[in-house]
This record gives sequence, C-alpha cells and structure tokens, in this order.
Amino acid sequence: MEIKAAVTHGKGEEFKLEEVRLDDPKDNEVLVKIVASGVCHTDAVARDQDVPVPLPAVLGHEGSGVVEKIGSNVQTVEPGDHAVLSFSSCGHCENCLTGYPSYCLYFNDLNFGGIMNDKTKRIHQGDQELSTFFGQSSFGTYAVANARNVVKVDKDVNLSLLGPLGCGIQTGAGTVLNKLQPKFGETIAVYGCGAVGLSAVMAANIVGCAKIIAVDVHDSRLELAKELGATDVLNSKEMDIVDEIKKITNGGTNYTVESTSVPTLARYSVQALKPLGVSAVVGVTQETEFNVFEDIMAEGKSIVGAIEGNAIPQLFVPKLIAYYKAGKFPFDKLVKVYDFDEINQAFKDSKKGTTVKPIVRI
Ligand code: FXY
Ligand code: ZN
Repeated sequence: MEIKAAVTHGKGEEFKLEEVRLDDPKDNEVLVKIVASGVCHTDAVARDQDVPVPLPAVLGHEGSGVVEKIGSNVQTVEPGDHAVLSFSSCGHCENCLTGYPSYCLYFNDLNFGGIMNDKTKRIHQGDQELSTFFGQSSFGTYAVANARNVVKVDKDVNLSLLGPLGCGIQTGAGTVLNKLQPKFGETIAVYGCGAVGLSAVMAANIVGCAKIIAVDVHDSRLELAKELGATDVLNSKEMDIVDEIKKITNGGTNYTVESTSVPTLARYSVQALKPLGVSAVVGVTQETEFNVFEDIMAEGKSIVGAIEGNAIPQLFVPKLIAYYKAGKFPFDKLVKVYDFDEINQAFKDSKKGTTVKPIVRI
C-alpha cells in the first residue's frame, strides 16, 4: 500500500514527509494504522548515525494505533484493537525465553539493523528498500510490525498519548519497578528529569519511597518532578549534588537512576549512595572513571545497567495504563503533541529541553 512517512535519507538530515510503499503483513505480523508516535532521543541518535542504522530509513519506535490487518499466525490481537508498539525481540533465545526480551541476543540487529524478524524489509521507495526501525517505523501513516512488538491496550484511554509507554516511559518506570524494586520507605535519587527520569520519579512515588530526590539543570523540569512526586529537587548547576544528597538522606540513598548520559554523573550516582546501595544507569554513557575500591567495593555498592526497564511490554504497558487511569501515573503531564509536518520542530524542542516528551500526531 502507499503510505506517507517521515523518511531519513542521510546522516543528520531533517525528516522529509514522502510517499513510500509498505508491504502486506507476513504470517506473524500486524498492520497498524498509526495514530501517533512519541519522539525518543534514540531516534535522533539513529538520524545522526551515532548508531549506524542503515539509511535510508523510516525511524520512530513509540507508535500507537489501531490494528488494521493481521497475519495468519497472529493470535494476540485482531483488527480494531488499540495497540502500542514496543521494541523487537526474537522470542527464541535464552533471554527471551526467560522473560528478558530487552536483552534478546538479536536486539541490536532487530532494532537497529533495519530489518524485520525474518531479516527482510517491508518499506520501499522507487526501487530502493528502506530500513525499518525497532521493527515498526512508527513515523508513518501505517506500520507493519511483528506480533511480538504489539501490545494490546484498553480502548477507553486516549490512544494518541500511549506510544511513549512502548519505550521511554517503560524504560524509566521499569528501571524502578522491575529492576531496582525499592521497598516502601527506602530512598532514591533520579538524575535527569526527561521522560525516562520523570517516569522513574512517578514509579518511585507508586512504590512509596520515603525520599525521591530529582536532579536536573532546568528549574522548570524540577518543578514538574515535584508535581510528579519528588520530595526534594536539586539543580546540579548550583550545588555539589553528592554532598547535598548525603545531607538530605543522612548518608546517601538506597538507589539511584542515572538517565543523563553525563559521564561524571554516572560516578556521582554511585558516590551518593549509602553503603550497599544500587545505581542503575540507563543514560548511554560511554566512559567514566571510578575508584573501584572506594566508590564501589569498600561500601558494597553495585552499579547495574537496564534496557527498556527490564519490561515484558505485553505485561508491563497495560499495568502502567491501569495506574494512569487511576490517577497514579500521570505521564500525560510530560507530553506535548505536534502535527506530523512539525516533526523536525518536535525534535528541536526535545533537544533544547523545552518539551519533555514530544508526540507527533500522524
Ligand atoms: O530508545 C530506546 N532504548 C534503547 C534500547 C536504549 C539503548 C540505546 C542504545 C543506542 C543509542
Ligand atoms: Zn526509545
């Protein structure tokens, strides 16, 4: 079928809205009429080729929409269902089989390699094949995705807001609820108040953390963090945050979520823990320095990684939606909606920090 998509032709180039052809879904796949798509930093990373997704490509990996057609083997959704699209995984490797699809052994190929699960592509323009991103390419009017990427969601919520639950919001909330699992009354610091960090703040609030300390350089985001449940907010431009966190908590927090990708903050996130504390790094930090003995070993601390909040999207996203409906996970406060032809502006605002989570209405 002919669809309209935001095509990325070359490294760092602006998205261009163009006609492309989309193949029919294969046996294990689903055709989804996209209603909206979140904008995630990882789309910009792919556009700028900091991760070499083969170009040309149709990016977008936080799609939401209505199921239009299903392949002959698909049993999990049917036409007319509302759906959120999440990341790709193979379903048969050891990590998929043990309930950790975001550590799928083929994660990089399937999400960043431009291909679908059967290693072929679905999007064409003239005689060129375009890459699929995260098995969905949600910056288009329709998307074909493997059924494993598709999460059926309730129909009584605004579908156009739900796409980010498939990546950024799932990452932040899942890092707290699935990976760190703080107990009621424990303490946590969250570095970075973007969509990932603020979702971690909301999750810590759900758990009942006694101290939720949000750290950022933008006062407006710190204000929003307070509204979402942060008990204390720190502007890291104005103070030594390790000292300050230790003061507030009488020696450090039990947990940290580091979502900024700023290398020094990865180290601080460990230093500001109390003994035996755990820091989860979810910002893509390449290198930083630790004094392994002082920073980690001597106080029995851990630093751990997490991808996509250790979530199984089909289980986790509906839970987040239930909390949203109950008023306990107000992720809509992070969102600003743009028209499809404003997609480049949406990325600019996200980079500037004026919009926390842009969503483009397709
Ligand atoms: O945007 C989604 N999450 C990613 C899977 C996080 C890892 C990104 C690695 C490359 C930028
Ligand atoms: Zn993402």
